Amino acid sequence: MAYFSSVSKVAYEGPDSKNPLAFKFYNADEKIGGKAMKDHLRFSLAYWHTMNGRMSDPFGVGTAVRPWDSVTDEMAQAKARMEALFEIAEKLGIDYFCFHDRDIAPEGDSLAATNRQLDEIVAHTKQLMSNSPVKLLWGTACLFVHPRFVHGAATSCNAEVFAYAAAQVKKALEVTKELGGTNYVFWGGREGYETLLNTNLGLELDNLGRFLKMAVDYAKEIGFGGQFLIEPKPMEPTKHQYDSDVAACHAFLQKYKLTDSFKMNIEQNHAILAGHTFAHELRYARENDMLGSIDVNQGDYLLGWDTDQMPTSAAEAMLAMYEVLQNGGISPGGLNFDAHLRRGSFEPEDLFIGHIAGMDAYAKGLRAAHALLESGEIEEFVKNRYRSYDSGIGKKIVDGAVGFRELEEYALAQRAISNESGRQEMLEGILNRYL
Ligand code: XLS
Ligand code: NI
Ligand code: NI
Repeated sequence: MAYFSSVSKVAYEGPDSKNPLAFKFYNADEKIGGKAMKDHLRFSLAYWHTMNGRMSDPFGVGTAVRPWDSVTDEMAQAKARMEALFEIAEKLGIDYFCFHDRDIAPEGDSLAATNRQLDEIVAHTKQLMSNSPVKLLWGTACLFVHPRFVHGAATSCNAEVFAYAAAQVKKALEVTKELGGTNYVFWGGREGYETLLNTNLGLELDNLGRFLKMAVDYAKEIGFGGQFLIEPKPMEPTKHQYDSDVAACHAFLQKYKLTDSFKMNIEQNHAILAGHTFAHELRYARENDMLGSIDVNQGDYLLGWDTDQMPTSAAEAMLAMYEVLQNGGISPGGLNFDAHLRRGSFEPEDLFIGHIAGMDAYAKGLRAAHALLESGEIEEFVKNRYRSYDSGIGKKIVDGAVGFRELEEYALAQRAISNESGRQEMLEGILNRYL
């Protein structure tokens, strides 16, 4: 059954096209540096936004008009939504999707009933997958919506909640494996605190470490070979989230000896909420061999919350793809559209138009980043900027051949120090030549 009969398979029409339902820059099979665009970009749909987003805000109800709204039975609607997901993905040529356990199936009266409902939808999904190129990029567990998680999940003050969360992740891992997912994500929904006055911060962090270790152990036990990802975010919903940025997550993983099992899933909007640029978070992860996957959205630079907009800035996509290319690609991760439409874009077709805009921005960014890297302009400049470490005293520093004593001797004997311009404006200007 077609839920979007007015939309046909979205085609590439080139930069001159004015058709909102066509790609201007994303040409799936076109090779960039010997690799098809679709394999560079590995786009994914986010079930919670694309299928479940009602586009409400704190002042008003949702405005979304969706073809499955008329199906009122919860389980029948869950099946309809999953079918519609496959239709959207196939028409857009998006090969992956991601979901939280509770996105795809409603909760029942007990955990056992909830698991049964989940199994039913998973079986339906598997069936749909058997006739489709669409695959699962990652699964995760929703440990933040239900009131039981009011004080957190793995970091709750209540051990019963810890146990419940563990049971939920156990099941989510099984389901992710069943559907052939290549990654599993932990975003610490309510893993943080509102006030230190009621919080045992040390115990909460240790418990989070224990929880992630149990997940790794269980994955091994059931033979789930996917990549584990942790998704940093500094605030919202809790005032202070433990997994606030890449550096904090990296330090946490090091302390609990989990760096071999985890990489990062980096989201643009979370990066800017943390007071970093998106590129900073990607670079920091890449330099520490921690770049695993990306939630591509775009936050509003004037608002202090997770607006999760469609990523339409090619300039920002270029800097992101510059990191991805230097990372040797993003596989087995991908570029997940953790983004939703603005409340005014409520028509069913907007779902397509929004993703097309995001895919085009990333295609343009990819092309520009590849050309920039090919030219070597930036790398050459950077290499030259640090040339003082290639020989002489710099080489001795890098080789660990000198200490403070030798450096003092060197500094005392030295005359004037001369520095050179960092040429920031010139470099920013270079980027514009490639866009
Ligand atoms: C919320 C997060 C969430 C994760 C998955 O801000 O971005 O959507 O990606 O739990
Ligand atoms: Ni996200
Ligand atoms: Ni987010």
